[in-house]
Amino acid sequence: MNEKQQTRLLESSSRFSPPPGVRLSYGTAGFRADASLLHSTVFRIGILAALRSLKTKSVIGLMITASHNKVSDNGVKIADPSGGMLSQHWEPFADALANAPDSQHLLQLIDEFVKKENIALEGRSAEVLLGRDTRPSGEALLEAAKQGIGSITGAVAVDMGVLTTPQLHWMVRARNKGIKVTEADYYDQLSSSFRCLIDLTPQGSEFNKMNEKLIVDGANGVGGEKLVVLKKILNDLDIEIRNFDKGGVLNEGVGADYVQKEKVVPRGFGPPDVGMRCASLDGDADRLVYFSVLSNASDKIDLVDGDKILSLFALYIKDQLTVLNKVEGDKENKSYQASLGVVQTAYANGASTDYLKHAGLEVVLTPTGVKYLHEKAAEYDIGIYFEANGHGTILFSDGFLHWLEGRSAELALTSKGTEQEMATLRLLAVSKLINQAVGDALSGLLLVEAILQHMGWSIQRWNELYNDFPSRQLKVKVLDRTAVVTTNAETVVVKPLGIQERINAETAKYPRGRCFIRPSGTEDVIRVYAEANTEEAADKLATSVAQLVDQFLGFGGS
Ligand code: NG1
Ligand code: ZN
Repeated sequence: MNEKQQTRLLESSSRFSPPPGVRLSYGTAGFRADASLLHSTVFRIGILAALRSLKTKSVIGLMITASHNKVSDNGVKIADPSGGMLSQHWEPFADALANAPDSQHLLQLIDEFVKKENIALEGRSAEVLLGRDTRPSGEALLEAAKQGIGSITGAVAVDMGVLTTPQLHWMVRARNKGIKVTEADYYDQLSSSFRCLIDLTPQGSEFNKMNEKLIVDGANGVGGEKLVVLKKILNDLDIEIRNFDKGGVLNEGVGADYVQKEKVVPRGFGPPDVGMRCASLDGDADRLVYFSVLSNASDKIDLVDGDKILSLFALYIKDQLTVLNKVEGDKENKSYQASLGVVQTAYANGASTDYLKHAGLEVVLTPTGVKYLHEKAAEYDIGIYFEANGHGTILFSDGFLHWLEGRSAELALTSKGTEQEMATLRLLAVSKLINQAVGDALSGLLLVEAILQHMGWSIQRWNELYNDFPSRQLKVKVLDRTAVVTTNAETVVVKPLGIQERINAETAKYPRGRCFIRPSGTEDVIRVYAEANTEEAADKLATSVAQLVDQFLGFGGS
């Protein structure tokens, strides 16, 4: 690093001292904390983003959001050139940067890292796209990020404004593929591929007769605002958007996280008619769940979670592949045996996993965290992943898309209007509608709506695909959550010794019992998940395992 660069870094970093006594770590969702603690962290992640751009010779994204967390929190995460999460290989550097005690240590860290990674600092340009959600703290943090980026010579920050997290990831991915990336381009791609799917709905689908409009809870955040824009473009789409403009507090009693965990109607939602199709987004619109209200007398809902969205997508894609691969008469088989994989975590309801396997799908489990699910899904020609909480997407391999385009063009010449040709067009439209960078509530919502129309299904029919097993989640505060070490996609504890045997013994007491514990990546707790044949049994199993955790690791333990 030359002297001019050193002076520049020292000068700017002296304006952003880290808060004393705070240790942050780049978890599954980047850095998250009370917004007042984050200025130096965001400044430093600005530096990291610029270095990442130099290293990869690509455009990088930096998003300021704390997703479904309370409004006083904020956070920062990086989008890599593919639009996915920051390479895990750089996470320790992010941790070290955030926790460097002063400017001198910071400079030394950067200097060592630049040498180790062989990053050429001079004579190069770097570009970082910035986005933020609607949190009031976002503007000042964005300024800190700009200063961090600006302290690396040749690095440029491009402020894309208030965005959903998936919009920013989409833009980074598109930019690195050489495509234009204004926000309007995002809406164009989503709306045109959605229209295309609707136009391919089979004749005689009974959807319109039996389905009223969709009501959406915008979590009092950015997703609701953006959906208003989409609704204007797709003026034939019957959507009513609530919780986005009446001054309600972001994520407070609203949003996908609240609805999924509490299983009640979001606050300020008014009384939607019983049985109507409703959806809920989270604070940065990367999670989506559906629900319907059970009765006028209570706020209880029937939840249609990420597992069921995954099941709907998987079923539809599998149907299209089956049509595509049908060989008629003795015609030459021009099919491409596309591999289709479904990726879940241990939090997926056991009934969903059973259902998917019975439907003949290949199902694999990974540890919690989008980076693991995404990486696994990318191993297939079509990989579909979802977390139960509503974060997920569909990935298509370049090879398969290339083949599909060719096949579609060929069928357009030889067999236009056949089911096979339509199957190719549908799959191509799905690949454009779905956000392949990261889970996206807006694009996911449009795909759900298009598939329900295709199937002619109400939300009730969709929900009947299978019945969830009763489940319960608890969290336990412990002295040191890193004392729990797991294996087999977090379903088995290897440390502390002896606890897994005790969990097994508890679980065996309940018909259909399933239970696991793991340290949270975003909160200082151990999470307990239990499933059993009744609500009471799931509650009891979770409670007794939570007591075990407390005995082994809690403040009351030895
Ligand atoms: P942790 O805190 O590691 O359980 C939570 C969610 C994840 C994921 C991340 C990132 C659960 C049980 N866990 O992780 O699925 O969404 O936050 O936001 O919902
Ligand atoms: Zn989110």
